[in-house]
Amino acid sequence: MTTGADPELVRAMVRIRRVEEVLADFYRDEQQMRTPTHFSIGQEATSVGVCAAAEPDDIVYSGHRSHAPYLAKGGDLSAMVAELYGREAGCAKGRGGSIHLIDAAAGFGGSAAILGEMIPVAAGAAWAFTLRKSPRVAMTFFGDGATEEGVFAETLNFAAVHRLPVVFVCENNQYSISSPLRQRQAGGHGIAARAAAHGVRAAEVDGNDVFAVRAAAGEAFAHARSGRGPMLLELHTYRWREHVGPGWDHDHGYRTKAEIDSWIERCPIRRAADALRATHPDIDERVREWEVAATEEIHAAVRLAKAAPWPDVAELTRGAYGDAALTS
Ligand SMILES: Cc1ncc(C[n+]2csc(CCOP(=O)(O)OP(=O)(O)O)c2C)c(N)n1
Repeated sequence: MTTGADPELVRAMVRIRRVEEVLADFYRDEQQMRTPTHFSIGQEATSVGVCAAAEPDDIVYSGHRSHAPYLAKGGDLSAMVAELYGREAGCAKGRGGSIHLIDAAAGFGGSAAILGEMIPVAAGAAWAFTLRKSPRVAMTFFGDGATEEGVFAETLNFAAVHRLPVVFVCENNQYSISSPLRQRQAGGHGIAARAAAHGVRAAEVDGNDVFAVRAAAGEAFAHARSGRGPMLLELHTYRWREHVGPGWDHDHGYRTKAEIDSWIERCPIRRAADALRATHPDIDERVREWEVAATEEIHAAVRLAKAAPWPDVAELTRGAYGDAALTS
């Protein structure tokens, strides 16, 4: 657990940023990763700030935008990259791809493609913690689009009724693929207000301010862990790249380059470094060192993944639906 305006949070964001930027380049240039990838470039402060407030034993779930929460909770980088390359050494044995990450030892319980799917799964884990009188907390990351699934409302109500130790983390990046939030949610009251209507305590936070996210998440975990029930964090942030894939999409017609640029100005890494400069005058040099270290780390993980064996074709359905070995 990390507290306060800690440079470690900047290091964690820089690592995730470089990992994703390098993966995006490989993805575009080589076409060897045959999995849809949803990058969190520009949104790093949400995962890093929330996971910094978690205990190692707490469990995280996420939707399709999974790399950042996985890495922020301590998920193994090599196993993630091998998964993207479809290798047996991948965290889902190469069967799942980018959207199906898991690292149980690190407390990352899994990610999934069906929008909203992990919201009730996190509540289920929290219910198990309650029944076992365990002090653990479950949390789940999801986008603003996922709050339009019926299961969001059902789960919030259930979690509130049973006072479950679950923290719902909405990364509100304003878009569901290319549909802006203002055209999808007529009420205009915001996601935090909808949580409150279900009896779930909620806070709205600048999701590009990692220290503010860390502080709000600390309060949410304390609230959930003390038996007072669930909490929802609505974190305002912005996705820089296209919805799925490595490219930029300012020419796709649903948002302008000026809008994207205005959010790049609010880069969570640069903002955190600016905030630290008075107390850590060497912060820019450290950021550069962290960038170099993360770049070397991700290149090494890619080399390892490419050299790793493919799954055995005869074993390909193992662990998937209809697997006799699992059902017998
Ligand atoms: C049940 C379901 N409906 C539709 C989709 C297709 N889909 C994948 S991602 C996405 C948009 C998600 O937007 P949001 O939840 O805001 O997350 P973001 O991509 O912005 O992080 C949609 C509609 C899906 N995966 N599952």
